[in-house]
Amino acid sequence: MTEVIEGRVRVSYGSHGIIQLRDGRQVTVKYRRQVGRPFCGDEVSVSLLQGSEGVVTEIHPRKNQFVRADAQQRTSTVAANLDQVLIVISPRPLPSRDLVERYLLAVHSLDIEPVIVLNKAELPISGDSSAGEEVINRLDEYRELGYPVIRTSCKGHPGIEGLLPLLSNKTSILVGQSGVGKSSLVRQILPDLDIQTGALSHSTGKGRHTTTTTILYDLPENGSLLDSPGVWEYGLWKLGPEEIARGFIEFRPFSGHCRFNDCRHTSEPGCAIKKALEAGHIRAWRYAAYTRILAQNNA
Ligand SMILES: Nc1nc2c(ncn2[C@@H]2O[C@H](COP(=O)(O)OP(=O)(O)OP(=O)(O)O)[C@@H](O)[C@H]2O)c(=O)[nH]1
Ligand SMILES: [Mg+2]
Ligand SMILES: [Zn+2]
Repeated sequence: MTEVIEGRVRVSYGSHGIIQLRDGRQVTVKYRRQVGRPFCGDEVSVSLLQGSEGVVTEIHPRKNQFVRADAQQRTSTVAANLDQVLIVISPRPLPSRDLVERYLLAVHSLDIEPVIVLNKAELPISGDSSAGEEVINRLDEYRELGYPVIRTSCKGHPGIEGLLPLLSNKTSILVGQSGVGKSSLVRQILPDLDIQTGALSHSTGKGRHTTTTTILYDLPENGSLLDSPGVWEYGLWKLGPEEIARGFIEFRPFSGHCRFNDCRHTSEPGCAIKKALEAGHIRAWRYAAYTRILAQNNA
């Protein structure tokens, strides 16, 4: 008799993956064409074969999936069933322009919580007043908008203590540019990382330490933490003007009050968003990011 047991996908490759079973065991599984390929974070049923191998017999319905898009706006899924997205930025490399706004927009489209994490917080800001540096100088303004902002360092003060209370009992994913320190944060947070990655390091062991696939780890006090491959630019999929506007939370009290239902909030008469901008209720730099994303997305 074959045993069927529930589990969660720890890592997913093209034709196989590793599942954390509910009873604590970890198994390597193959995928079947009829069932499909699950994503990291998916809840699945596994039919166990001999040893520590199995087959995915069912992918359970997803709560959500975090996606990103390439330059042609073709999407790929990074992970499924998330509660929280940790947008990691750093002084080195500095964030590219509108990166944080793009991530915030994507997170709001899932109706889950974003957290902005400034890692390498022990490093000085270079003072070149670039777009990336402005993002870091505006972290207090993000906080005023209502976003949690946490400063961390894997190399010194202030450490990672500020992040820990936000992680318990949730599934959180670390996203951001390559080299900002996502995997380093995982190593700081998880004391038993080597145990959890024992089975994975074989398949992910590359010369460089850049992360090539999304991996789910168990947190010591309930909850999961996902590490994802870094990007240079986070690409959005095709979005309508109202979806883009919804990604800017401070627009919400004013949206729906424009003269035209399909207002893009750019040059239309009677625009409530522009009125709010002129009255100082919307920050000019946020509005500028909105118009850039709108123009790029509809190009
Ligand atoms: N100074 C400083 N360096 C850090 C800190 N955190 C990570 N680093 C360094 O930054 C480099 C990149 O760290 P990773 O953790 O591999 O970055 P990542 O975001 O996982 O990169 P990808 O996997 O490519 O997306 C490494 O050399 C780390 O040692 C920090 O808080 N301060
Ligand atoms: Mg990494
Ligand atoms: Zn408008």
